[in-house]
Amino acid sequence: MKVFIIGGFLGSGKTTTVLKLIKKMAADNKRAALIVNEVGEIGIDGSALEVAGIPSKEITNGCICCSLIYSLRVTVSELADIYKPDILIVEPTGLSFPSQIRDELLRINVMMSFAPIITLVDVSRFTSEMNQIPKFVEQQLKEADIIGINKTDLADEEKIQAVETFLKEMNPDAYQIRMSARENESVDKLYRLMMAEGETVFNPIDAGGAEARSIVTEKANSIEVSNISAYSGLYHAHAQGGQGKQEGQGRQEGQGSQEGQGRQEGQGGLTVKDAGALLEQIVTTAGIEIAKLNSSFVGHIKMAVKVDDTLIKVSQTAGPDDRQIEAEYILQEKIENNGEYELRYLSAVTNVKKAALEEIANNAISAALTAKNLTFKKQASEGDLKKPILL
Ligand SMILES: Nc1nc2c(ncn2[C@@H]2O[C@H](COP(=O)(O)OP(=O)(O)O)[C@@H](O)[C@H]2O)c(=O)[nH]1
Ligand SMILES: [Mg+2]
Repeated sequence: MKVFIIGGFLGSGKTTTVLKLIKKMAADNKRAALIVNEVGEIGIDGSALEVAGIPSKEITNGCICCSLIYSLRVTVSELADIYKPDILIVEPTGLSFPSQIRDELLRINVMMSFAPIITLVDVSRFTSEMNQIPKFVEQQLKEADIIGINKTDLADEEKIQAVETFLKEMNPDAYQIRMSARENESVDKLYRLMMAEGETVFNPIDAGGAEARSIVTEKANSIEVSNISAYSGLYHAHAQGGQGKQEGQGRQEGQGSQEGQGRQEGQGGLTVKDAGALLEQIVTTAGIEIAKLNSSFVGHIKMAVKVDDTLIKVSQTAGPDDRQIEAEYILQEKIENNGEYELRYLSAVTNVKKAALEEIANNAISAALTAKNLTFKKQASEGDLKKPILL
């Protein structure tokens, strides 16, 4: 089993790259399996990655390089036993130190080799990230074997060269590759690099070597080093005319004209387009409010909801000055919403307290849903939540 660790800060393009790599592996007749790790307790990307059609596991609520090492070990052993993949792809949170993951994997009693560690950089935001969290970014990038200078489509040549020069000084040993994860050619090149056997291949016997190589003398808690707080929540919303119970913190309605029997399914419900607009509105509002507390925050705010046959993902990376809201519509198996929607929300940003992130999320969601005549109930969080809920 060959392990691919695809690191990089929040929003650097890991999931986009992983999805493309999975296609590439299928075309190359390789059996792949995937582990995705999300810092919030509610996973967002796992459900998008399910469409990739390969065995995948999501590990949520922390970082697999620090607090969730045990889950990582169990999950890797299980995947290796059951599916015997040729390649295991690991997408850690944007807050992890990838070589710590490699060091941990070397302790598992499964024969494996490692592709070079790739760390992606969003070239268009690199400067703001260095300003906000220099120590963290440096540590993450110093551990990379390959640095993927990603999103080159969003930056001019001068900017790209400046980042390359800076990174060459920071990590002279890393091989740099320019890429745009949205384009197949870049990912093809990356795949070839990662499949090439070479001196960066480790196996369990090399464990001592891997430890000696680590730049972290004492294992660092990457989330602490990052100065990032994360808040995530799962909100059950229902439309007037939907069939859910009406309780919780949402606006109490239900006296509407459509009460009673014989309602048509989906009446008062959301279309895919409505839901996309709603998510964009919530993410925009949250972004503005977070920027009031830290105008140069970096990180991301993400939401996901499934409506009919479409998984809608909306994300904003970085603050309103540099606002880029992205929406993705991913076709999946059709579900019957019956006016019920599971909204997933995740924010992970620099230098804002978690309590403030939670309040901002609740307010933005409440305002947007109420305006759409949707009531909602927030899923109990933190310790109350026994296991992550997947869409
Ligand atoms: N323009 C552009 N956008 C990209 C590129 N790679 C990723 N993105 C977008 O950046 C956002 C974050 O990407 P994602 O893969 O989710 O990042 P992750 O948080 O590292 O997994 C998404 O909206 C992607 O579509 C790229 O090369 N160019
Ligand atoms: Mg991701």
